[in-house]
Amino acid sequence: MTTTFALTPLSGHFAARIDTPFDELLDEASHQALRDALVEHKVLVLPGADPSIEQHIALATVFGDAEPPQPQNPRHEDSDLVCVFDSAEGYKADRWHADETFTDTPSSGAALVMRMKPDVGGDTLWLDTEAAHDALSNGMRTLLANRRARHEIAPGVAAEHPVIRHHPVSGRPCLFVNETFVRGIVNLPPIESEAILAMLLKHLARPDFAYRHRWEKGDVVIWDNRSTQHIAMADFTGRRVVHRVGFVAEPFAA
Ligand SMILES: O=C(O)CCC(=O)C(=O)O
Ligand SMILES: [Fe+2]
Repeated sequence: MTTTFALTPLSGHFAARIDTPFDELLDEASHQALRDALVEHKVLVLPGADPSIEQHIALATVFGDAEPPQPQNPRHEDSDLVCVFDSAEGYKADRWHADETFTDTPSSGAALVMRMKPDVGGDTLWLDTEAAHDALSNGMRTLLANRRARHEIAPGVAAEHPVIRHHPVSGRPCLFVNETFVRGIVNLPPIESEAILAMLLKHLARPDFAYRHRWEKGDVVIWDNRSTQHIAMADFTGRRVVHRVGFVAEPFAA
């Protein structure tokens, strides 16, 4: 048996809110509908769900295998699976990115919980990289077909991925370059790589591809890391703490 729940769209292209009580969503009967909703809507918002550490991990596990944080990221004292991003420790994510694209197998998605929020600011924005792809001209898509980009976080910690990728579940194409990790398009003269990349990053940052979340304490946002990018605004004073559990489901085909 599967349970259905109401989804309220939050922007023209993507993102939806689920108001069903959190306990019901963790019921196994809802799991497939949640996975389908994530592929379809790319970002799911659960207002004020305020999960415990165990519930947070259980929620992420609905979508795939919970993935330990990258070695450079701080972990929660009660669980190795929960990453703690605390502004008091200098943490920032204020440039557009999809997570871990500097690895061969980036995470499939993540569930983020707002634990402590500043009075104002500290919003997170997501963008729909499938809508960004679909808005490119046919000529540009042809130029990018079969091109690969180099993603790097530090010297030697890098991966190459296709510039246009297809979602492993929906088959939909997306534009898979981001301003944080991409260093260039491979096998192009540097002047062409730089110009095309600058144009693609400007295109991706178009406001109509974005959904902006103004957090309340306890809000949960889950995203599909294969069809979106995100950025957190560093425009606040005071402290901001989020907990994050990443998950691995169907990876992109190579
Ligand atoms: O702090 C945020 O809102 C987003 C953090 C982030 O980039 C992440 O959890 O992957
Ligand atoms: Fe991130």
